[in-house]
Amino acid sequence: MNKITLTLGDITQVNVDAIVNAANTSLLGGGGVDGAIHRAAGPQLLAECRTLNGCRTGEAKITKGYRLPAKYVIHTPGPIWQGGNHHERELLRNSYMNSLKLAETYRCQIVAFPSISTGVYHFPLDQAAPLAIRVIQDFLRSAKVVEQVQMVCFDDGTKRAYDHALSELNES
Ligand code: AR6
Repeated sequence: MNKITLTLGDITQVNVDAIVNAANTSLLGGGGVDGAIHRAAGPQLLAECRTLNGCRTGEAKITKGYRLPAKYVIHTPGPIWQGGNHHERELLRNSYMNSLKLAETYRCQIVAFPSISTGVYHFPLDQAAPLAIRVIQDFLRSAKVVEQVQMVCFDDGTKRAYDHALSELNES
């Protein structure tokens, strides 16, 4: 059974144990998926986020999901792409890995991710997709609680990139 699934859609609608938010280091909301998650969860999410004192790039913090179908939101600021020589790949791997570790700690069986850093933060999709798929696959090999990871892609181009990365991985 493949434990990584790809869907086209809106992550705020997904009924899973935890959804991941591509946040910024303030954790106080923004545009893109972050804005959508805060709008759908309601003001209590921002109130809880204010108590967290921000989050470093590549690290992750967890809150409740409030009005979302998901029980938890895991917030991780991905790296801003600055040409590729500023530890962007390592930081993006950390964002996925630290989010998955938190999911495991909070006993989440099903976790949904957006495509972290490939929107406003401009991480190239053709590099981000295989990197994300690889780190998730590696994590799932030794995970004790997390059983399934859903990549929720917001547009066709993003879905195509992750489909491609997943098929390459399955062939190797
Ligand atoms: N469901 C799933 N994916 C979505 C949704 C949604 N509802 N909305 C957008 N996406 P971005 P980043 C996709 O820019 O690059 C924020 O302002 C989007 O199409 O949301 O990590 C934060 O506060 C893209 O594929 O996140 C930060 O300041 C992907 O989610 C900054 O943006 C990520 O795009 C973070 O930038």
